[in-house]
Amino acid sequence: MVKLTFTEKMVQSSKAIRMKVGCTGTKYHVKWIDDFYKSTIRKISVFSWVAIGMFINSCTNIEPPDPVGPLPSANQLNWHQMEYYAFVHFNMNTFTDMEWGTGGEPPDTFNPTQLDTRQWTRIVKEAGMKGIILTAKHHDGFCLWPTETTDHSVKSSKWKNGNGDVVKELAEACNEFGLKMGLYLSPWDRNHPDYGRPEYVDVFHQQLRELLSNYGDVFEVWFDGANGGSGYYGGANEVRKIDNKTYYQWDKVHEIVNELQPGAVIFGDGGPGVRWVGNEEGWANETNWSLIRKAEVYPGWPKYVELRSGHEDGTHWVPAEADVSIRPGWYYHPREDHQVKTLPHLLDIYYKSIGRNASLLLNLPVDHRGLIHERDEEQLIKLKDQLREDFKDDLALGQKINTSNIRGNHRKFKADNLIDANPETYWATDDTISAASITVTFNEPHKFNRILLQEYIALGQRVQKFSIEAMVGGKWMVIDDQTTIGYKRILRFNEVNAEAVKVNINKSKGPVALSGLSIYRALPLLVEPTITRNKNGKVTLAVPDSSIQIYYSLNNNLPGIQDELYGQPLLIDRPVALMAIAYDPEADKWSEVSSRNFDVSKRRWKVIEVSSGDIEKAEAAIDDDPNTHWSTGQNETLPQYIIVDLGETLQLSGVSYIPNQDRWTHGIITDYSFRVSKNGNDWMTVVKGEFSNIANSRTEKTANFKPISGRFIRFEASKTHGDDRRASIGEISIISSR
Ligand code: FUL
Repeated sequence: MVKLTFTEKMVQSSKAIRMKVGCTGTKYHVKWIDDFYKSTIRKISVFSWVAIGMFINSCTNIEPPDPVGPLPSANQLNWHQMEYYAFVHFNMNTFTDMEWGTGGEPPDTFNPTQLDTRQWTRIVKEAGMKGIILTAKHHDGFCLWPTETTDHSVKSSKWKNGNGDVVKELAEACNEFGLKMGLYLSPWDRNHPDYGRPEYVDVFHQQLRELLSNYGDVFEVWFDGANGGSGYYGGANEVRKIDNKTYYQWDKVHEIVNELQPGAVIFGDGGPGVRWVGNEEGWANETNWSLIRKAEVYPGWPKYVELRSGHEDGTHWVPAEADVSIRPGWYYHPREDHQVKTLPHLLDIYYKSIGRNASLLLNLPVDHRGLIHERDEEQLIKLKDQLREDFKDDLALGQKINTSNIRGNHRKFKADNLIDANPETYWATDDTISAASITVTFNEPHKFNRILLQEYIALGQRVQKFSIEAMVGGKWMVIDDQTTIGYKRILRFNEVNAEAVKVNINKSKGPVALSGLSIYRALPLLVEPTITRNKNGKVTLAVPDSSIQIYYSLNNNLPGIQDELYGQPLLIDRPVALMAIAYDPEADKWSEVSSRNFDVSKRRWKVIEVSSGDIEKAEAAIDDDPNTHWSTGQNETLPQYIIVDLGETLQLSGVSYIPNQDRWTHGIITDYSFRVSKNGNDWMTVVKGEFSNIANSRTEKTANFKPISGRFIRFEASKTHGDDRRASIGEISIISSR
């Protein structure tokens, strides 16, 4: 009986096959089959049947699922695989310490001393990125290549006596290091006399032609959304507005790109090739469609919030690119040297961009030497090393993978395609199926906290809802519930120790087509603890991962297992040096040490007088948080001062000042005087002077003086950096004698 069923099954499928391949046989219960069964089939082992079945199966032609919705072009498909690449903002602003030059800067100002594009490409390659997009021209109009269209370019600069070409040097370095090159050409040009008139549009088109004709392959052409406004405009110094939709003749621009660089994608706020992600912080929404309703969005700006998710019912394939700078600014400013993003921040950006179906365009502000700064390099490599750790072992490999359905039961669409690391193969379901599941059964329980999924996007983006379940102690539990997947989705969740994991595709626009599934266990991020204190003296030590322990010392010795294990915020009200270290008990690994010298806390401090501005707001200058600040009134003249009652008489021997830490900073005090009083009436100037180089280095500056006892302090700004008359304080502290 069993054998009969088996035979019938075989024959049925052979009938199906004969029909598919066009054979003419009709009935399967004819005598030759019975004879054949008796003489031959019965003798063939089940194992061989499987092999034969597979052979027959592979000869049949099961059609792939029909494409769903707007599809990516070949260029876009290639672009998706770029995933992680660098932005380089390097141009006139690097030398004027600005973010948006006016266009009136003399070309001579551009003069890098050690420009080395090979250093850029070496670092970018080592960081695991696949390309570089350079600001060939930013809004100030200065061209990094010797364009025929204007004299406002490298050829009028001192650099290489006007014979240099940064774009050429980068193209060569990219070729050497196997990186792709992209170019940013700002449509807005605050230098050009004809900006705003039709003549400029020809210039802009010509510049594009030059860039796309003379430097080899370009993978992405980047057009910024900032357009029109005040500028130098050949000396007119006026405001010129344009209509971004019509002025640049975008159709013509696209024609030029398609003609000269048929492999390139075009970035613009709303596409057409790649869209902006709607913020400059490097994150997409969890729900992220590579589709947009182009007619509504293009060319983009007013609907930028929608760009974070795209549109489920989008009419065009326009995937998101998340651009963000490794420092607060796009251009290099020495004042931001201490504000390079930390590893936890960069890692978070990675997961919230690449992990959410966007690409990551991470900006490196090349400095005035013409080099990527050492600190930026250090952080890039830390990120690269951490990513290597996070994605070290794919736990799905070598495990048993079952799927609820396989398209036509055909090996072409088998479950193993999910783990073969080949983006061209995929697991697909039958047309009738729009919900399906994959189950990975481990041979023994495994701990994991990351799942990576990829759709086979050549057939469109389909998945609308999915969830992850883990089998723990024989029971399924839901560990994540999500919406879109797209080209790539990486989920982070609390670690589970599970016997099996199930991915449920709960809603899809059509049969499922997934090309990748990986499961990882990322070890906790082991970085030195951050140390903060509030005005009341409560000190908080923090690390990104809750399974990591923190030890600290208050005795000037390096902390270790013998020291205090941090639990609750501690009260630190007296001068003491705190050192902290993070420890991963499972891996038995230690972080680097962080430290901070505390003086008395500010819980009794009160601002009692300010020369101008809001006295309530002046508390920001003494809240032990340098990221909040107080500024004097807009139209006041210097000097400006603040008087603080310390609430107790102390033996004072120094003062410290941290300037405003904002990206758009102001009121940095360069020249100061500091007075002390016992009673608030009789003052003694104990120190005055200049904080050298403070505008470029906005870290804590201290000034010491002969110890004196006092209860009131008066910090006075006699000069600030730049033309802004305001004085601003991020934080002011004292050093008391111990
Ligand atoms: C913005 C520009 O205005 C910035 O200067 C920078 O180039 C950034 C990437 O795009 O819109």
